[in-house]
Amino acid sequence: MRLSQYFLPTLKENPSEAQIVSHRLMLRAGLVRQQAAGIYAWLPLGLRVLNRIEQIVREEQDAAGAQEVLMPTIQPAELWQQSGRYEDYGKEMLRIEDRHGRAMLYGPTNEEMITTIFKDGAKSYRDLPKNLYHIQWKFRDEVRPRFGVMRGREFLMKDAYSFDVDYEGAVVSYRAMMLAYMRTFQRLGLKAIPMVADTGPIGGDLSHEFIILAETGESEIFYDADFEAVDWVSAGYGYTPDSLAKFYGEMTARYAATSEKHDTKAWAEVPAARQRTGRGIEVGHIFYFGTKYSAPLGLSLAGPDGKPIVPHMGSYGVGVSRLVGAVIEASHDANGIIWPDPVAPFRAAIINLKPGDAATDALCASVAAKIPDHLLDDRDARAGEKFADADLVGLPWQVIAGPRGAAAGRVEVKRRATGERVELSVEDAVARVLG
Ligand code: 5CA
Repeated sequence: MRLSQYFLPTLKENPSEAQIVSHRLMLRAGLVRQQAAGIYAWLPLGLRVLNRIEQIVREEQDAAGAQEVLMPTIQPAELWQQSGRYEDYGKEMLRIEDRHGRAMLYGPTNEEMITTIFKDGAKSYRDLPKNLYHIQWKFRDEVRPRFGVMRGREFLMKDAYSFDVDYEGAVVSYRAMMLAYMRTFQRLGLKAIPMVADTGPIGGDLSHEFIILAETGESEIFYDADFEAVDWVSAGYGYTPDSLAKFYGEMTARYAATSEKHDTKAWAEVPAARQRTGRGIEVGHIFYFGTKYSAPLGLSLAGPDGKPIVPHMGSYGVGVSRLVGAVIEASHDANGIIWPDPVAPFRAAIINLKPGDAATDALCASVAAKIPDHLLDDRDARAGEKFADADLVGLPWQVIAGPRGAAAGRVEVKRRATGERVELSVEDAVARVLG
């Protein structure tokens, strides 16, 4: 992609409305633009990141055995009247009336809808267990939308819903999602800690939030420092009930809780040197709530002995759009964003220091042909401006080509994360970037 043709409106100054670094950088690097309080448009570069994160979330949901569906954003009010949440949800729900005077709403979550969809399609206990998920925009009329996409009113969520015969089955589903989440966040380059959490308007009696450590986070947290050292994914847990039980045991052996669930007695048993308190960003939240939705919505299936069973359910959310902000909070410096390789919008910036110079243009073209996932800065601008924009936008690699190197067929390669620069032949540069 040629930058001269690309829609990438970067800003030199820090926008005054942005209070935290990820929000500032998302505006400055031209990822998003606010359309109304807590409502954002995603520009080309931002959308590429959002899509990459979404894809990693999807792959790990699929690997855990969940099946993707797509439910609408608009829901009929009756569904929510049946579960009793229509009134309970209060002002956070965006209520809409259609031309026939029917009460509708913009979905803040989908427990009711998925329960009726499953009820329509499932016949007996043989249809269990199932886990269905979608990745769809939600709307919550938050009292205080802030920090850009971190606390938006419209936001992209992955929400999965599990159906099991009984509590024991539901626990396996819950643990499978916990493992899928740990893998997902690790692939995104984030260190997430599962913490015992409050259930809020979703309800139920078992719940964990997945928290990324960050001073700007909205959650107050207490955890055992031992969590920071463990590499969960390489531990090799699989999706069998035994393996999941072992994994869950490991996860919950150490103290970790949000302030709403902080237990001062259990906390006192954590050695003082390992006690960590601080703030974090909630990037995921999982719930087990038994028959809270299946019972009122009439989901009942024939059991093995012919007697009806009411499936036990859980729901599992990931804040996909919030993750874009969370990744930036975790990975930036004074000059801009530092994208972790798996979510970077492009792998490399190719910086042409002298567009119009035939040898430099040819050198850039030869690099570009070998690194398809690139953004080529072919603008007629000063070198300093190009370097500043490349650092701001934060692609993992920069390949810098100028007339001097062109004569010798050499370019400079810079790793954004470390600032390390080396001069290499085109062949070696390409190998370094693609390696
Ligand atoms: N139905 C359940 C699980 S699918 C549910 O809605 N859970 S939730 O309320 O905890 O939301 C799931 C995730 O969405 C949160 O962990 C958070 O990462 C993200 N999220 C929630 N509210 C917002 C918001 N206002 N802006 C951005 N992301 C949000």
